[in-house]
Order: sequence, then C-alpha cells, then structure tokens
Amino acid sequence: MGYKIVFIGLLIALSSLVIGCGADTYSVGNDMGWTVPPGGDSAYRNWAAREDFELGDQIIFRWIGTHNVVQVTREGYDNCSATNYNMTLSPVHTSSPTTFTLNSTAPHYFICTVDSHCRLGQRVTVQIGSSAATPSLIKTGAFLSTILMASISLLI
Ligand SMILES: [Cu+2]
Repeated sequence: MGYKIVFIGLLIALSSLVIGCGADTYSVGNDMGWTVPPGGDSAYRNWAAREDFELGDQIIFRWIGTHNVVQVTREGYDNCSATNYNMTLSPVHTSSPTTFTLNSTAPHYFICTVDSHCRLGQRVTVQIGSSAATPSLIKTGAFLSTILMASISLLI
C-alpha cells in the first residue's frame, strides 16, 4: 500500500511542476530594452509578434537614461497620451526595471511619456491568447493526461 501513496505524492508534485512552468518572464525588446527604437514602434510590434504571451506571464521593462513606463488604454496608446486619468491603467513607473503581470486577456498597452518618445516609437502592445499560445496549453494538457493514464494503469 505504501508505494501507492508515494506514487500519488510524486504525481501531485509533477503536476504542480508542469503547471508552474506555465508562467514565463519576458524582457520587453530583449537586448534593445525599453527605449526609443531606431525604426519606430515596429521594433516593439515585431518583438511582441515573436512571443507567445499567456495569462500570468510577467513582462519586464528595463531601461537606461530618462524613460518611464505606464500602462494605458487603447486610446492612450493611439494618442501617446497618459495625461487624462481615463487613459491610465497604472501609475507612471520611473525606475527600471518595472514588472507587469499579464492578468487579463485584454490587450495590454504601454507607453513612455517622456518628451515625444512614444510618438517616436516607444510604445508596445502585448496581446494574450493569440493562436500561437494554444499549442503549449494543449501540450500541457496532453502531458498531464498521459501521466494520469499511466498512473491509473499502474494502480489497477
Ligand atoms: Cu522614453
């Protein structure tokens, strides 16, 4: 009987490990960091397009020099404005690094409000639940059910 309890314990540990692996951390712009990108905001569009963001992931803004980061609404993003309180969804963070957790499936918009940095391209949209994120969820589910099936067949 003892081995069954150990095995079930191992199973629970393994499952929580798999679930824990779901949350990732992303550094905005990778090596470029959070800055005025040379080619306009396409630099951040391209960065975001290459990543598979999921609920619970963390994104880190790192910068050198005078910048800040504030989460804004779509309107704030489009207008490069955080002056109206209706457009801001977070305080203006002025020290690097600043981390945000992706806690809703709605698009997340971030801008820098220093001078004309946003208009020059220092803004980014982070979109969760894109089609690219689905395969990893399916993989996790398939892996978990494989473990469960294997354990059930061993216990019987
Ligand atoms: Cu800036």
